[in-house]
Amino acid sequence: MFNRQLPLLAVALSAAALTAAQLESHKAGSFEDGGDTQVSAMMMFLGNTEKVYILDKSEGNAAKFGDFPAMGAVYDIASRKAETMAVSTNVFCASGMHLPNGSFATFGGNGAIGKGGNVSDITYPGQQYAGLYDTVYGDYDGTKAIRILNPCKDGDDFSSPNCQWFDNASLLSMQSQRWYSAAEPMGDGTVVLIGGFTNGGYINRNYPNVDPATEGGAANPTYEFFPANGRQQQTMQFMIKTSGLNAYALTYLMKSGKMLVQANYSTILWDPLTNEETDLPDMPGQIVRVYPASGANAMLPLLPENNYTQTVIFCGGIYLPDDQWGNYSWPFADTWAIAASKKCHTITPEPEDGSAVEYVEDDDLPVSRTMGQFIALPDLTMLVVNGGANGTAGYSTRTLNTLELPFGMSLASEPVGQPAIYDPSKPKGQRWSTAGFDTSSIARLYHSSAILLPDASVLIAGSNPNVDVNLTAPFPTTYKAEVFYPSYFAAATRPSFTGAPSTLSYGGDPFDLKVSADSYSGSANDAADNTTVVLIRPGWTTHAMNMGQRSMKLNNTYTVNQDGTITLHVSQLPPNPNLFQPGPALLFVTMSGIPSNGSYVIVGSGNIETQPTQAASVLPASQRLSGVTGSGSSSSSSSSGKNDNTNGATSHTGAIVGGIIAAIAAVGILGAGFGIWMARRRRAAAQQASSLSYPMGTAPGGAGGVASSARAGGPGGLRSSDSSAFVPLSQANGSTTWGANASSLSLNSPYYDDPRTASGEFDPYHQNAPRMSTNQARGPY
Ligand SMILES: *[C@@H]1O[C@H](CO)[C@@H](O)[C@H](O)[C@H]1NC(C)=O
Ligand SMILES: *[C@@H]1O[C@H](CO)[C@@H](O)[C@H](O)[C@H]1NC(C)=O
Ligand SMILES: *[C@@H]1O[C@H](CO)[C@@H](O)[C@H](O)[C@H]1NC(C)=O
Ligand SMILES: *[C@@H]1O[C@H](CO)[C@@H](O)[C@H](O)[C@H]1NC(C)=O
Ligand SMILES: *[C@@H]1O[C@H](CO)[C@@H](O)[C@H](O)[C@H]1NC(C)=O
Ligand SMILES: *[C@@H]1O[C@H](CO)[C@@H](O)[C@H](O)[C@H]1NC(C)=O
Ligand SMILES: *[C@@H]1O[C@H](CO)[C@@H](O)[C@H](O)[C@H]1NC(C)=O
Ligand SMILES: *[C@@H]1O[C@H](CO)[C@@H](O)[C@H](O)[C@H]1NC(C)=O
Ligand SMILES: *[C@@H]1O[C@H](CO)[C@@H](O)[C@H](O)[C@H]1NC(C)=O
Ligand SMILES: *[C@@H]1O[C@H](CO)[C@@H](O)[C@H](O)[C@H]1NC(C)=O
Ligand SMILES: *[C@@H]1O[C@H](CO)[C@@H](O)[C@H](O)[C@H]1NC(C)=O
Ligand SMILES: [Cu+2]
Repeated sequence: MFNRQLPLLAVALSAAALTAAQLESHKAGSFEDGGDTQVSAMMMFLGNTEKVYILDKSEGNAAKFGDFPAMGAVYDIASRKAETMAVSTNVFCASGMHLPNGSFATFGGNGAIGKGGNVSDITYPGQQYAGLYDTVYGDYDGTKAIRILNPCKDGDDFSSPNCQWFDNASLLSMQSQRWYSAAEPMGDGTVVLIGGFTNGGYINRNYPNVDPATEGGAANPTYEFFPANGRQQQTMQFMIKTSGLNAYALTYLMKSGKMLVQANYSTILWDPLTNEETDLPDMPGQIVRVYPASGANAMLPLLPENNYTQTVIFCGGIYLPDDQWGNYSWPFADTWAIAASKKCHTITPEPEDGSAVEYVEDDDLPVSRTMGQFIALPDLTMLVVNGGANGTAGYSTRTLNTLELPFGMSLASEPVGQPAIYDPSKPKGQRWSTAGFDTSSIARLYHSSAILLPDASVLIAGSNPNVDVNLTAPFPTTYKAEVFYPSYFAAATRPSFTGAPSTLSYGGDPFDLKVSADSYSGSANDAADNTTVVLIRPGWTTHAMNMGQRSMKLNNTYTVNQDGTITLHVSQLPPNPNLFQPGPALLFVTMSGIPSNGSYVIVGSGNIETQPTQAASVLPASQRLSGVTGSGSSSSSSSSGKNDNTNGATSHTGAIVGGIIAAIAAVGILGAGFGIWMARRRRAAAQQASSLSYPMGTAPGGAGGVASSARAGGPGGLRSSDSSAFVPLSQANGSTTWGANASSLSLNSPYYDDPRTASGEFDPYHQNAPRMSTNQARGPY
């Protein structure tokens, strides 16, 4: 459904001033057309208040960057238009994370791929299944890639290297190949990368599973750090224990600095610094939540009233008997005909009272769901979108017993187009609701994504259970985005505030926000009592997860002013960075369940380092004032003419207005401080150019070692997309295909072309590194 677009009255007199009102409305519970994403949105993240960055695998997208099908795009939230960007290495099923300075990184992916999912036409010398570069699709090997992007805004030069992906594995790469690895930041902002396939498949095992550690070289049971700072990757026992079902392991940093890690039906608390594991209970009913069961999972909102207790919720996924999970090639079950799980479970891994850790069954989902995805909303509820009622993630050409699949390559069916909302504050039995929510007619199955936008709506995109672009499959490659409007869009008035900080600290002096009088109606004291300040990190979304997503209510008191404004006295974050890691987030003021727009803020020092902490904020007592009332409208409405643009960006304008209005959206106070700080950082950046030079075309070691020997092909050495949908994928039994000693080779030895030194990591924005600004950079090597 399209929103009503009224003529734009605004005229921008200067880039910083919004001078006229924009009339618009969004129907609560509805989906609007979100435009065309150009590439299929397998992965997305919110770069800043204006732009969403989108990534796809290398496939035959009609949209090009230069001469090749595009793999990346930048989406303008205001105009709902996307433009393609250069991405040179195959980012297919990578992991990703924010960095403390607001940049984002993606990790790993697949080898270079050409048409139909085939291995690229140029392979590593002597390794016919190790894709190096494809001359038709223009993608390089992405298996070890670390790609870094500094999000830009209107007014920046998007064609300049500073606004583009740094993507050059010769200069910056992981220690080993990782496809479907987990990524989770520690309290200092270091990202921990865990496990992954080296070259993929439906699940991470041969069957029977005789080599759970490495599957003959197809599995990577290690973890490593970014930046590594000299630390070598180590084997993680849990990756061996959960072998088979450990791709995209579910990871949550806990307040102690340990991580909750969940894969297969096992759970541990893991210390990334010492590599010690503590067993926690198994998932009840052996329901699998990790890929490809892909249950919705998220940390529940962190609240001052329970000292920020960290509880993680898992919903949906699927139970299958062990053999039915199959192997790298395909499931042994006909998954599309099997209902996913409806069950939800929560776990509190580090209970403050020292009580035993256990999974607690929560209310059932309204319908069974695989690939459902939790989005933390600023009213402290959790929205679930996307997914299907039957089956699993992944795609295949066949299963063990069915050679012609009924839904193309999709292993899921029965898309669930209706969102559901989970309210953790409600009593058990009343937590789920779908009331007032429309049902989308667009299937969002495998390779869909969703992310919270600054105006508190949710961008939904992607879906592509196909090995290459297929517009005619029952569940086609999908480019159409939607924007979903949660219930609070029924409000006639949205709160607005001034005083938004550009940075927040861990402890230290509180800060004040001033809420305008037209943000609410009725008694100011009542409104102030019912006001919360909510910090949300929308995360980096792929595969029904939002990696790094977290939400936290900041403590506050208030002063009601005579003029109807309300001054909120707001705590900094609690003095423990493990509760909410450093980096970018959105700050909302939510009054009686109605959120303001989110204001962009950087939490912490902006650097990857031990975060400075101070004593917890001490708040002044609240000051009430009787007889003061708000001037906002109290009825729900479909058109609000008021644009008190003190903290948000400008309006959605739909495709009609295009990019013009977007230029106006450079709202001064948002991120201004950050911009200055970033510019300062850039000026101060070391100007030394790297002396290390390993041109991709000539570096023979890009995928050396055991991992590339693991690419020796499927049964009989043949590697075709007929034997499997994941390419390069087919694995034969390790002992026969990979060679008897393949799995005994050390995965810990660094590749010889790794330019890192013990003193630190290559830093693209600080070392004048060559970045992609032209099509040439992707050209044939
Ligand atoms: C993929 O490779 C196979 C085997 O070489 C070949 O038969 C097929 O035509 C290729 N597919 C495409 C789309 O090029
Ligand atoms: C999951 O873990 C159990 C227990 O360790 C194991 O028996 C089973 O094979 C694993 N499942 C898969 C599909 O790897
Ligand atoms: C929140 O603020 C109130 C009022 O100052 C205070 O009593 C309470 O201890 C604070 N809670 C936390 C978790 O800091
Ligand atoms: C709250 O949690 C912190 C750790 O995040 C802990 O140091 C502190 O003692 C806890 N406070 C209370 C009152 O339990
Ligand atoms: C979905 O699963 C249910 C329960 O097994 C089954 O009755 C239904 O037929 C399945 N749907 C499809 C499309 O196979
Ligand atoms: C698209 O999918 C359908 C259904 O699986 C299949 O018949 C068709 O060949 C596919 N088209 C392409 C171009 O792969
Ligand atoms: C407080 O907000 C909730 C919604 O979050 C609303 O249901 C309730 O009526 C409000 N209470 C007052 C006193 O305004
Ligand atoms: C919030 O953002 C939306 C979309 O950018 C805009 O239309 C609206 O005016 C903003 N509201 C406030 C209160 O700033
Ligand atoms: C990667 O960096 C090297 C060393 O500076 C350079 O020679 C090469 O052209 C770069 N590759 C790409 C694809 O930009
Ligand atoms: C997976 O199992 C099937 C059925 O046993 C077999 O045909 C296929 O070759 C196996 N795939 C791999 C990669 O071993
Ligand atoms: C942000 O931090 C990363 C990791 O330290 C670094 O590589 C990148 O250059 C930084 N971005 C900017 C714009 O300084
Ligand atoms: Cu995937």
